[in-house]
Amino acid sequence: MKTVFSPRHLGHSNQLELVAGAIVPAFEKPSRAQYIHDRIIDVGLGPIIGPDEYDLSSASRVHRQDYLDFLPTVYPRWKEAGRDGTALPFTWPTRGLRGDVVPEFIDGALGYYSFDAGIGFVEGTWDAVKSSHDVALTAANLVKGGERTAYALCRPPGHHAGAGFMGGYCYINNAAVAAQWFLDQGASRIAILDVDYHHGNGTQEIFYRRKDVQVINFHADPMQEYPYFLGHADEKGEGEGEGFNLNYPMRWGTTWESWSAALEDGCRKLVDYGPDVVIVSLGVDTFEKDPISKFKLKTEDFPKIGERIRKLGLPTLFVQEGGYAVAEIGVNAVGVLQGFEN
Ligand code: Q9C
Ligand code: ZN
Repeated sequence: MKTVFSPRHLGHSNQLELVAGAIVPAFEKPSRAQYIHDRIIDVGLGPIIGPDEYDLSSASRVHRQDYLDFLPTVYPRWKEAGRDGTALPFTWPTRGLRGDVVPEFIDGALGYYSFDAGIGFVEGTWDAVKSSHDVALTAANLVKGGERTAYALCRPPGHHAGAGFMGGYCYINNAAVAAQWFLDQGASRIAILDVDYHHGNGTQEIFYRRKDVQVINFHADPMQEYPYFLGHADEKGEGEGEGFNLNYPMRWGTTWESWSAALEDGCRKLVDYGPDVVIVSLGVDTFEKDPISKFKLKTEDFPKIGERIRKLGLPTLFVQEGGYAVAEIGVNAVGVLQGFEN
């Protein structure tokens, strides 16, 4: 299988985040992509190619235009305010506050367009975000061109980003943009299988009222785990989209036995839906040694995920999302891909 990858992700570095009462170096760091890249070469998964440039026209059909316009301005405005280092928000428009007026000053605008502080900006952040978007679309184009599968080694990830907000290390929702792009290219129905440990709240929000994209999430129960405010089992879609959103929340400590039973159920629903293409939001933070997660999947389980997805018999685009046990992220992410290929 071909991998699409861009070294431009490297400009998105030195991120900070608030964890357990302390500002610490972010878990979402450049070495994640490097370990996956090196593992692809070690096992000879296939060629690694660079992305083509894509414009933001499909992105603007899943994200608000004002949000997309805002992203490239963040770091220039941060510097204009006399700052350097990492730009971060610290105030958000929750219940009881105005969510309809974008503040002029950068600190307020950052809060308006985010739901947490896990989305730092440095000088190279926008360029990395754009390259990650291009990586996803280039890999989508390989699948459209007849490849059975392709792997978008995206960094930063995307599934927490909604139509008008970022969060959870995510800025542009790469999987959602790819889904929209397939539809714009003539596909009728797309399914997104999100196997990341965290609920893909952004992807769910984007497609919640639509029936042309089925969104299936396997994730830690939001009663216990980030992103806390979406991902319950009773969220099934609305209006035309009713019945096309499926959530499988699972408790801390979940092992392969119950996780794979949820995957099996989700795969059956996917087959009933009959999509033209499957997009896998591939997080490997379900791993037992992941530093920010509490599921118990083992390295030997990841190829089984790929095997099950292969059995769907559909063109499949893999889009990288989370996974923070950096020493093992390559083996685990590439394990899924090898399981698909074998
Ligand atoms: N800072 C993805 O896996 N942080 N995002 C929770 C407290 C947010 C994960 C720990 C985790 C976001 C793409
Ligand atoms: Zn995650």
